Amino acid sequence: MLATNGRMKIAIQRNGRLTEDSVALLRACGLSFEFQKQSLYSPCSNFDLDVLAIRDDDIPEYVQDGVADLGIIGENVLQERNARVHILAALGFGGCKLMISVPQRSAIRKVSDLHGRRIGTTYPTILKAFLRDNKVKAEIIELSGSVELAPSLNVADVICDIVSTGTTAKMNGLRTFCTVLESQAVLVANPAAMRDKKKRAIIDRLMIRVQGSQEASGKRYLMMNAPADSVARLKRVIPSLKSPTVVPLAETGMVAIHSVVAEDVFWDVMEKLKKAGASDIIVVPIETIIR
Ligand code: PRT
Ligand code: ZN
Repeated sequence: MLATNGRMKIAIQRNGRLTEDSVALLRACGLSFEFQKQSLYSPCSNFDLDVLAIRDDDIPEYVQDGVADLGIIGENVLQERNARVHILAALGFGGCKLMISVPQRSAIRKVSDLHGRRIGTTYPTILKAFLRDNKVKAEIIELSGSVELAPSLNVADVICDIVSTGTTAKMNGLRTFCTVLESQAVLVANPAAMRDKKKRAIIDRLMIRVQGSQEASGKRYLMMNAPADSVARLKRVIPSLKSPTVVPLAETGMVAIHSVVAEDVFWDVMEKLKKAGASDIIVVPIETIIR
């Protein structure tokens, strides 16, 4: 058991694929802390929370047992560990799929073809449930790593492993054919912490900030000047300009228009706005949107 100083803790992955985004999310929530991969605790100087950096596999149990009150963890690990925690929010990063992959030339095309095969995985719990739901009887070979090598080493016939781009599977002569679980990072809480009045107040404050930063993510704030008589035309250019803020400028007949625009379309939109009469277009990042 870890020594505790009585402050609330949020467990995040110490050093891995979720670390950077987890730290960035907490910083986007206004939490100020020095994050060093080698130190276990990083206290927040402006919020009643310490950041606890540990291996991702330990996060579900730590949050379930109350060693940490909150945690950020992939749904894949959470489900595999079967931890009793409260899921507060899906965070939109750490996206991946738990997939079954088979050797390129395998005759396996559908889930029922897995009948009687040996499936190598580090996710035996999730795989077992998947096979049961699909009424497939196959042998689960529990591995601890390098799952993609199992078919070529004849340790298993097929594998069930995390896939993101699919490159690893391909490089090992495998073809992905079926998704067992779609996963992303989630924010979880200890159920007892959710019932504790003081802790709940801190969790609620954090959640407002998480939602605000999620609301802002992928969006930019757009400001431009335009002739007042072009406003209707500009509104047709971007759907989100339906109810923009329109402010008259000192120069007669000119207005300033402010609105929010999605990051992925903003270059297209800018060109169209310019053609429709807008000038001095400024685009700035949005940190948070509190509704
Ligand atoms: O040391 P620690 O135990 O904390 O870290 P870890 O090595 O167990 O986990 P890590 O950092 O590799 O992954 C943390 C979490 O990131 C996972 O639990 C997933 O929720 C998520 N995630 C997102 C991924 C991937 N993408 C991913 N591509 N986890 C693993 N991979 C691996 C996969 O296992 C395979 O080996 O990447 C390879 C496949 O990648 P592609 O792009 O070639 O398909
Ligand atoms: Zn791990």
